Amino acid sequence: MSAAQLHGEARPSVRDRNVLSITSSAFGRELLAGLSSQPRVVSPKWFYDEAGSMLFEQITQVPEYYPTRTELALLEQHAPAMAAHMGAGAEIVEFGAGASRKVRLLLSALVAPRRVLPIDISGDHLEKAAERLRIDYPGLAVLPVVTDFTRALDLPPPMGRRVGFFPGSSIGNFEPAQAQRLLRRMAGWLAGGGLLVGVDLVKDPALLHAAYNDAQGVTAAFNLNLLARANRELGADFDLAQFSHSAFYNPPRSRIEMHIVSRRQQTVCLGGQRVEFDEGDSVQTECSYKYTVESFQRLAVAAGWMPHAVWVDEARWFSLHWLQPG
Ligand code: AVI
Repeated sequence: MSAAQLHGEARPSVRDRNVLSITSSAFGRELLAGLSSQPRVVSPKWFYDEAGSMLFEQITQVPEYYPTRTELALLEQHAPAMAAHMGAGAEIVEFGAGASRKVRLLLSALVAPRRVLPIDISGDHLEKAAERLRIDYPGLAVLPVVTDFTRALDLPPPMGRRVGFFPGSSIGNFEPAQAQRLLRRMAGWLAGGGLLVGVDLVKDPALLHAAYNDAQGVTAAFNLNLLARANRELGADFDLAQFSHSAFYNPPRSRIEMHIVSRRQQTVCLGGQRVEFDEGDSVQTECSYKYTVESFQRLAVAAGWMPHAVWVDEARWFSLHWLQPG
């Protein structure tokens, strides 16, 4: 495409517009690179456009998806002890805030919290959640930060003792080596403050399988929304009916794997490129690692943290860890 076309002197064709939207968007570039690699892998962070964030909220309500309600119950029961570790006048940096439901339980238990900085990659969703926090907690400063914190994070100077909150077991969506690097970087961002992190635990594979294959098909819709998003944002022509959701537990790697599988041989146009699929070809869209309390603590220690306290539900399905700088 020429500079003249880009500056409107000639109207770009539909194909050129698609090439432009693909190369000018990080999602487009990463999706194309992921579909061109072998095996095909796309980062789960691209699930979370507005539709994907709403679908994720729905996942948290389906009966089979135990992590959210189990973590909420742990927070409800132990928020005073967690808040005591965080201390009075704390500032909370919430990583991957989403609807900011969980942080409320901490805020209600904390003594004079100064400020909350909810961080999320999905801007619309974050702004709405921040607005609700401002209404419900008058006097609390709320500074939403729309960013992909896996890349970089630029925070204003702390207002009070800065502590981190990373709920939901999103740490499980990183490869262990990446998770270790992220935990290490969080220690830098928190500048001496502790970190409360939610971690899903290894359990009966049948429970795990059900949690990622809910009967209502919400997880399937969430997974396939990645293709719908590519159609919306990049002008791709994925036919969603020709792809299926697949999620299974991989015991040697202690992880759920989510894939999108082609139901037949087909060609998809993406930014002026043709992407070929054979029947059964799959694209890995997410891994969700499950830890034991001990294996997560080892990871935290390797990242420079000192495990200080851990809360686990009776069924030992989910854990929340309070880590202090090592
Ligand atoms: C956000 N994350 C911790 C969820 C998980 O369980 O790994 C995402 C998810 N994927 C399918 N269902 C939920």
